[in-house]
Amino acid sequence: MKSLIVFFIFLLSGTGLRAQAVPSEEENIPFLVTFGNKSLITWGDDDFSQTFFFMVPETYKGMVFIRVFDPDVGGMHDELNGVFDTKVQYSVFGGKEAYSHPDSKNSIDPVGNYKSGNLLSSRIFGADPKYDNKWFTFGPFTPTEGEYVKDFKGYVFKLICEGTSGDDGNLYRYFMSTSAGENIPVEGGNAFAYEYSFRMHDNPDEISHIYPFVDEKCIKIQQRNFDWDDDGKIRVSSEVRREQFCLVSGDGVWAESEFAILQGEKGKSLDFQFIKKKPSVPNNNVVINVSNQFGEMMPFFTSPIGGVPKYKYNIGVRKKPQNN
Ligand SMILES: [Ca+2]
Ligand SMILES: [Ca+2]
Ligand SMILES: [Ca+2]
Ligand SMILES: [Ca+2]
Repeated sequence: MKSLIVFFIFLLSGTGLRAQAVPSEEENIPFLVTFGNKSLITWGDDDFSQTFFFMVPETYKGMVFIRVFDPDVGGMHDELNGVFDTKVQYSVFGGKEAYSHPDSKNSIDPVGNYKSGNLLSSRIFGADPKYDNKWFTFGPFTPTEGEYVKDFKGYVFKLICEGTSGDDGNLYRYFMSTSAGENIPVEGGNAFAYEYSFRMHDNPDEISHIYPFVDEKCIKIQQRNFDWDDDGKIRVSSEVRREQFCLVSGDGVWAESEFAILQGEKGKSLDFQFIKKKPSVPNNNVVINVSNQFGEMMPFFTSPIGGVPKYKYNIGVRKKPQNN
């Protein structure tokens, strides 16, 4: 039954067409970040590896492509440390257990068999003017090359980006497309991760967001953020929660805090807002993950399930009885 509910919420979310830009418009995150594995973690990446999942609904019968913007580590967008000498590897996985293997689903650390499933495609990039500030396309893939996941009524692909050498920061974005040459979303598709490593805006007026999905069994959550550099506040809100402030981290360390889930938050997404201070910390890279009371990691969908939650200030406020 729960799987049906999740599926219908996907259909009702209404923002699916914009879903496949990763990060999405709703997230307002400029870039994903993965550093070379010789970097100091004080630059903002805890483990030099980032995993994303892309969901293709079973109703879609065409080909899919997974595109990477600025896949190289050099030139524009990327974060230089000395000289650009970093290599990153992107690997696309599908088939049995690509998603459902326990080292993959709900996992935030690149340990064990996190590269589960069939390797469908892989490529290494260093500094490469040919792909600087441009798109590279993986695919075509037929949806059935992904892993069929009943709860999503769809096929899931996994894309891992890892810094295999060097000490520079790779900044990049993804898009799941029906086209090799341009960004055309797969209708009803979505993307999600259990941990984001990302670059924040330099402009303190720009607020970035993530939207963890709260399932029916969730009663308490724990957020963990890394290398926030004391750059302002992390605030959580929902339809029934005006604001909840999280403990934030300093340079190269984790901070964690917990709060209880409210009844009206189940089956929907929370809005985590990353609000920078003024003046803000420039080039700030941050990592965040969220787990439930069992320690299970919660997915952040780029197209938030149930839509972007907006606080309804009048919920629970009783109207005064009228006298006439
Ligand atoms: Ca670049
Ligand atoms: Ca370097
Ligand atoms: Ca890059
Ligand atoms: Ca940072």
